[in-house]
Amino acid sequence: MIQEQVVLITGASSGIGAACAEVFAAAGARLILWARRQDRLDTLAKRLPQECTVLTQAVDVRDRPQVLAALASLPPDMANIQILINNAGLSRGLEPFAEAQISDWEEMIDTNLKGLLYVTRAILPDMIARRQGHIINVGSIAGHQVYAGGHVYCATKAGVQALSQGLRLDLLGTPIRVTEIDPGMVATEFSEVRFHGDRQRAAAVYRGMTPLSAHDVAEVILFAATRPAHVNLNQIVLMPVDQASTTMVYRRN
Ligand code: NDP
Ligand code: 8X3
Repeated sequence: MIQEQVVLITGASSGIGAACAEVFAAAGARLILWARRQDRLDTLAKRLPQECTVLTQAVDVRDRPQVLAALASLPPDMANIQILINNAGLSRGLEPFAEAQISDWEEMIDTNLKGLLYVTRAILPDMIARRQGHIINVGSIAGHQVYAGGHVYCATKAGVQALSQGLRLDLLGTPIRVTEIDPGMVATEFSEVRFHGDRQRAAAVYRGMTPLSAHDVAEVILFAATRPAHVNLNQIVLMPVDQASTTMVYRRN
């Protein structure tokens, strides 16, 4: 039962994270929403059902002291996090390896891998002590198949896959579940962020095809979180019908 469970969603100010906030709120969960843009979190919190308990915190997952301080400041009734959705993440750039910006690489590694590690490492001991918890990592099909210019982004998502497997191994014998959600193309701010704010280039990514919506992905995450306690959905790969692999996309024009 998801009702009354405390769910922490990282990267909740946009896209898949914001959609998760909506579907988990509708299911009766209590929410802790993290992202760097506090104004976005506040706007989202206002449109959630009034009866939903929601706490927003401006947290940069790359900043370990900030992560620890935010967790330490949680009120007692929100401190027992039962579901952690490690969703905060980004891609930067699509240049060939030899032309890529080192700062883009660092940002992706720091967010997609180190951020996920900081948050998970901080929350996991409590979950183990309480013998209750579900960690849901948002990976990508980019972790399964590398594409040109994807090098470091794909490596971070392959890393999320390895970390999800590693967690499952080390948590064997506990009731804690670990699920990896690996979407294909989802219409969010993802491409705009990848292309450093170039909206035209971002829009072209989804031209002539129907991508997944953030809501489509959030519903799958809720499904994984609401299976009986002995059932673990290890890895879910979901793509739009118009996509067959990272590089094979059907476009109508
Ligand atoms: P969005 O850009 O719409 O959302 C990304 C979210 O991550 C934002 O809320 C952003 O908030 C947050 N975020 C980024 N950096 C940080 C940080 N350092 N600390 C805290 N929060 C951060 O993209 P998506 O919703 O598409 O992306 C969500 C996840 O889904 C990512 O992990 C992405 O790799 C993955 N994914 C996306 C796919 C797609 O096609 N869209 C496909 C497969 C996987 P803020 O900027 O306010 O901090
Ligand atoms: C996002 C999907 O194919 O652009 O992870 O890398 S893709």
